[in-house]
Amino acid sequence: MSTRATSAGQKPPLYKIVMLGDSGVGKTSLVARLTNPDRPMNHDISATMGIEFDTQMLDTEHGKVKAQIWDTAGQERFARVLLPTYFRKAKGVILVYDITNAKSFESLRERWMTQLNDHASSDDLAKLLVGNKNDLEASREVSKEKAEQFCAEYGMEMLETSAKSGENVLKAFEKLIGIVHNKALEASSRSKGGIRNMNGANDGFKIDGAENKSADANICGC
Ligand code: G3D
Ligand code: MG
Repeated sequence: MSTRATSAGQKPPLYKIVMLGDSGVGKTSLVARLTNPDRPMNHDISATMGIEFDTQMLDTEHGKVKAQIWDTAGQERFARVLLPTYFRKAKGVILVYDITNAKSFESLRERWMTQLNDHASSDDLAKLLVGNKNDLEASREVSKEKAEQFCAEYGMEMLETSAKSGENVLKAFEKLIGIVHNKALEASSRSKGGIRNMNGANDGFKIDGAENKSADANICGC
Protein backbone atom coordinates (compact mmCIF):
# COMPACT_ATOMS: atom_id res chain seq x y z
CA MET A 1 0.00 0.00 0.00
CA SER A 2 1.32 3.46 -0.85
CA THR A 3 1.70 5.87 2.02
CA ARG A 4 2.30 9.00 0.03
CA ALA A 5 -0.70 10.79 1.59
CA THR A 6 0.52 10.35 5.13
CA SER A 7 4.29 10.17 4.76
CA ALA A 8 6.79 12.50 6.46
CA GLY A 9 4.63 12.86 9.55
CA GLN A 10 1.91 14.76 7.69
CA LYS A 11 -1.54 14.82 9.19
CA PRO A 12 -3.92 12.67 7.20
CA PRO A 13 -6.16 14.73 4.94
CA LEU A 14 -9.65 15.49 6.19
CA TYR A 15 -12.72 15.25 3.98
CA LYS A 16 -16.25 16.26 4.77
CA ILE A 17 -18.88 13.76 3.72
CA VAL A 18 -22.64 14.10 4.23
CA MET A 19 -25.45 11.62 4.84
CA LEU A 20 -28.61 12.21 2.80
CA GLY A 21 -31.95 10.41 2.68
CA ASP A 22 -35.41 10.28 4.22
CA SER A 23 -35.96 10.16 7.94
CA GLY A 24 -35.92 6.60 9.28
CA VAL A 25 -33.73 5.00 6.60
CA GLY A 26 -30.89 4.47 9.07
CA LYS A 27 -28.41 7.32 8.45
CA THR A 28 -27.69 7.93 12.13
CA SER A 29 -27.47 4.19 12.77
CA LEU A 30 -24.92 3.77 9.97
CA VAL A 31 -22.71 6.55 11.35
CA ALA A 32 -23.04 5.15 14.88
CA ARG A 33 -22.17 1.66 13.66
CA LEU A 34 -19.07 3.01 11.92
CA THR A 35 -17.83 5.11 14.80
CA ASN A 36 -18.91 2.77 17.63
CA PRO A 37 -18.98 -0.70 16.07
CA ASP A 38 -19.53 -2.51 19.34
CA ARG A 39 -22.35 -0.39 20.60
CA PRO A 40 -25.81 -1.89 20.12
CA MET A 41 -28.17 0.31 18.10
CA ASN A 42 -30.00 2.84 20.17
CA HIS A 43 -31.54 6.14 19.32
CA ASP A 44 -31.24 8.68 22.03
CA ILE A 45 -28.87 10.47 19.61
CA SER A 46 -31.64 11.94 17.48
CA ALA A 47 -33.03 13.97 20.36
CA THR A 48 -30.45 16.58 19.33
CA MET A 49 -31.54 19.35 16.98
CA GLY A 50 -29.88 20.52 13.79
CA ILE A 51 -26.81 18.93 12.28
CA GLU A 52 -24.24 16.70 13.92
CA PHE A 53 -20.94 15.40 12.75
CA ASP A 54 -18.54 12.74 13.81
CA THR A 55 -15.00 12.03 12.66
CA GLN A 56 -13.46 8.72 11.80
CA MET A 57 -10.08 7.63 10.50
CA LEU A 58 -10.44 5.36 7.47
CA ASP A 59 -8.06 3.36 5.30
CA THR A 60 -7.72 3.95 1.58
CA GLU A 61 -5.38 2.41 -0.97
CA HIS A 62 -3.29 5.58 -0.62
CA GLY A 63 -3.07 5.65 3.16
CA LYS A 64 -5.18 6.81 6.06
CA VAL A 65 -7.59 9.71 5.77
CA LYS A 66 -9.98 11.33 8.18
CA ALA A 67 -13.67 11.53 7.36
CA GLN A 68 -15.82 14.21 8.92
CA ILE A 69 -19.28 12.73 8.57
CA TRP A 70 -22.25 15.06 8.76
CA ASP A 71 -25.71 13.79 9.61
CA THR A 72 -29.03 15.64 9.85
CA ALA A 73 -30.00 15.02 13.45
CA GLY A 74 -33.67 14.18 12.91
CA GLN A 75 -34.22 17.41 10.98
CA GLU A 76 -34.94 16.09 7.49
CA ARG A 77 -38.25 17.99 7.35
CA PHE A 78 -36.44 21.30 7.79
CA ALA A 79 -33.51 20.31 5.64
CA ARG A 80 -34.14 23.11 3.13
CA VAL A 81 -32.92 25.71 5.63
CA LEU A 82 -29.94 23.61 6.64
CA LEU A 83 -28.82 22.47 3.21
CA PRO A 84 -26.38 25.29 2.28
CA THR A 85 -24.47 24.73 5.53
CA TYR A 86 -24.78 21.02 5.19
CA PHE A 87 -23.24 20.86 1.74
CA ARG A 88 -20.61 23.57 2.19
CA LYS A 89 -17.21 22.08 1.25
CA ALA A 90 -18.57 18.54 1.19
CA LYS A 91 -16.47 16.20 -0.91
CA GLY A 92 -18.70 13.14 -0.77
CA VAL A 93 -22.29 12.15 -0.15
CA ILE A 94 -23.88 8.88 0.93
CA LEU A 95 -27.43 8.68 -0.43
CA VAL A 96 -29.32 6.28 1.83
CA TYR A 97 -32.64 4.53 1.26
CA ASP A 98 -34.32 1.70 3.13
CA ILE A 99 -34.65 -1.48 1.04
CA THR A 100 -37.97 -2.20 2.82
CA ASN A 101 -39.44 1.22 1.96
CA ALA A 102 -40.06 2.01 -1.73
CA LYS A 103 -40.99 5.60 -0.89
CA SER A 104 -37.54 6.23 0.59
CA PHE A 105 -36.00 5.08 -2.72
CA GLU A 106 -38.32 7.30 -4.79
CA SER A 107 -37.39 10.25 -2.58
CA LEU A 108 -33.81 10.02 -3.78
CA ARG A 109 -34.85 10.98 -7.29
CA GLU A 110 -37.74 13.25 -6.35
CA ARG A 111 -36.10 15.13 -3.55
CA TRP A 112 -32.52 14.45 -2.60
CA MET A 113 -30.86 14.42 -6.02
CA THR A 114 -32.54 17.74 -6.84
CA GLN A 115 -31.42 19.31 -3.59
CA LEU A 116 -27.95 17.94 -4.10
CA ASN A 117 -27.72 19.51 -7.53
CA ASP A 118 -29.11 22.82 -6.23
CA HIS A 119 -26.76 23.16 -3.30
CA ALA A 120 -23.55 21.29 -4.02
CA SER A 121 -20.92 21.78 -6.68
CA SER A 122 -21.75 18.38 -8.03
CA ASP A 123 -18.74 18.02 -10.33
CA ASP A 124 -16.24 17.15 -7.65
CA LEU A 125 -18.69 15.59 -5.22
CA ALA A 126 -18.28 11.80 -4.96
CA LYS A 127 -21.54 9.90 -4.48
CA LEU A 128 -22.41 6.45 -3.17
CA LEU A 129 -25.85 4.86 -3.06
CA VAL A 130 -26.57 2.79 0.05
CA GLY A 131 -29.59 0.49 0.44
CA ASN A 132 -29.80 -0.01 4.18
CA LYS A 133 -31.65 -2.60 6.33
CA ASN A 134 -30.67 -5.55 4.15
CA ASP A 135 -31.12 -7.79 7.22
CA LEU A 136 -34.87 -7.40 6.51
CA GLU A 137 -34.85 -9.33 3.22
CA ALA A 138 -38.38 -10.71 3.74
CA SER A 139 -39.76 -7.15 3.74
CA ARG A 140 -37.78 -5.96 0.71
CA GLU A 141 -39.60 -3.44 -1.52
CA VAL A 142 -36.66 -2.19 -3.62
CA SER A 143 -34.90 -4.69 -5.85
CA LYS A 144 -31.17 -4.52 -6.34
CA GLU A 145 -31.78 -4.20 -10.10
CA LYS A 146 -33.81 -1.03 -9.58
CA ALA A 147 -31.04 0.45 -7.45
CA GLU A 148 -28.44 -0.51 -10.06
CA GLN A 149 -30.47 1.28 -12.74
CA PHE A 150 -30.46 4.40 -10.57
CA CYS A 151 -26.67 4.12 -10.20
CA ALA A 152 -26.17 3.74 -13.93
CA GLU A 153 -28.34 6.80 -14.54
CA TYR A 154 -26.53 9.04 -12.05
CA GLY A 155 -23.04 7.57 -12.40
CA MET A 156 -22.41 6.18 -8.95
CA GLU A 157 -21.74 2.89 -7.23
CA MET A 158 -23.91 1.16 -4.66
CA LEU A 159 -23.81 -1.17 -1.68
CA GLU A 160 -26.49 -2.75 0.45
CA THR A 161 -25.81 -2.48 4.18
CA SER A 162 -27.23 -3.33 7.56
CA ALA A 163 -26.57 -0.95 10.41
CA LYS A 164 -28.10 -3.65 12.58
CA SER A 165 -25.71 -6.50 11.71
CA GLY A 166 -22.88 -4.23 10.58
CA GLU A 167 -22.74 -5.81 7.12
CA ASN A 168 -20.92 -3.61 4.58
CA VAL A 169 -21.02 -0.53 6.83
CA LEU A 170 -17.25 0.01 7.03
CA LYS A 171 -16.96 -1.02 3.38
CA ALA A 172 -19.47 1.65 2.32
CA PHE A 173 -17.65 4.49 4.09
CA GLU A 174 -14.27 3.23 2.89
CA LYS A 175 -15.54 2.98 -0.67
CA LEU A 176 -16.77 6.56 -0.71
CA ILE A 177 -13.74 8.02 1.03
CA GLY A 178 -11.48 6.08 -1.36
CA ILE A 179 -13.19 7.75 -4.33
CA VAL A 180 -12.95 11.16 -2.62
CA HIS A 181 -9.26 10.71 -1.84
CA ASN A 182 -8.40 9.53 -5.35
CA LYS A 183 -10.14 12.58 -6.82
CA ALA A 184 -8.21 14.86 -4.47
CA LEU A 185 -4.88 13.21 -5.30
CA GLU A 186 -5.60 13.49 -9.02
CA ALA A 187 -6.54 17.14 -8.65
CA SER A 188 -3.47 17.91 -6.59
CA SER A 189 -1.09 16.18 -8.99
CA ARG A 190 -2.75 18.10 -11.84
CA SER A 191 -2.17 21.40 -10.08
CA LYS A 192 1.23 20.24 -8.75
CA GLY A 193 0.25 21.90 -5.50
CA GLY A 194 0.87 18.86 -3.34
CA ILE A 195 -1.72 17.78 -0.81
CA ARG A 196 -1.17 20.58 1.68
CA ASN A 197 -4.48 22.27 0.94
CA MET A 198 -6.75 19.28 0.97
CA ASN A 199 -8.11 19.97 4.45
CA GLY A 200 -10.77 22.35 3.17
CA ALA A 201 -13.61 20.83 5.20
CA ASN A 202 -12.14 22.46 8.26
CA ASP A 203 -12.21 26.12 7.21
CA GLY A 204 -13.41 28.35 10.02
CA PHE A 205 -14.61 25.37 11.98
CA LYS A 206 -12.45 23.75 14.59
CA ILE A 207 -12.88 20.03 14.66
CA ASP A 208 -9.79 18.59 16.31
CA GLY A 209 -11.10 16.54 19.21
CA ALA A 210 -14.63 17.62 18.40
CA GLU A 211 -16.15 14.18 18.16
CA ASN A 212 -19.91 14.07 17.64
CA LYS A 213 -20.56 17.75 18.20
CA SER A 214 -23.68 19.56 17.09
CA ALA A 215 -23.07 22.17 14.39
CA ASP A 216 -26.04 24.35 15.36
CA ALA A 217 -23.85 27.27 16.34
CA ASN A 218 -22.37 27.29 12.86
CA ILE A 219 -25.82 27.53 11.30
CA CYS A 220 -27.51 30.22 13.30
CA GLY A 221 -24.45 32.20 14.37
CA CYS A 222 -25.42 31.91 18.01
P1 G3D B 1 -32.35 8.15 10.27
O1 G3D B 1 -31.16 8.68 10.98
O2 G3D B 1 -32.13 7.99 8.80
O3 G3D B 1 -33.60 8.90 10.56
P2 G3D B 1 -32.18 6.01 12.18
O4 G3D B 1 -32.60 6.65 10.79
O5 G3D B 1 -30.74 5.68 12.19
O6 G3D B 1 -32.69 6.87 13.26
O7 G3D B 1 -32.97 4.63 12.14
C1 G3D B 1 -34.38 4.60 12.05
C2 G3D B 1 -34.88 3.26 12.57
O8 G3D B 1 -34.41 2.20 11.73
C3 G3D B 1 -34.41 2.92 13.97
O9 G3D B 1 -35.42 2.16 14.61
C4 G3D B 1 -33.22 2.01 13.73
O10 G3D B 1 -32.97 1.13 14.80
C5 G3D B 1 -33.70 1.24 12.49
N1 G3D B 1 -32.59 0.77 11.68
C6 G3D B 1 -31.55 1.49 11.19
N2 G3D B 1 -30.75 0.74 10.43
C7 G3D B 1 -31.28 -0.51 10.45
C8 G3D B 1 -30.89 -1.74 9.84
O11 G3D B 1 -29.89 -1.87 9.12
N3 G3D B 1 -31.71 -2.82 10.06
C9 G3D B 1 -32.83 -2.74 10.84
N4 G3D B 1 -33.55 -3.85 10.99
N5 G3D B 1 -33.22 -1.58 11.41
C10 G3D B 1 -32.45 -0.48 11.22
P3 G3D B 1 -36.28 2.72 15.82
O12 G3D B 1 -37.18 1.59 16.14
O13 G3D B 1 -35.29 3.05 16.87
O14 G3D B 1 -36.98 3.91 15.25
MG1 MG C 1 -30.99 10.47 12.10
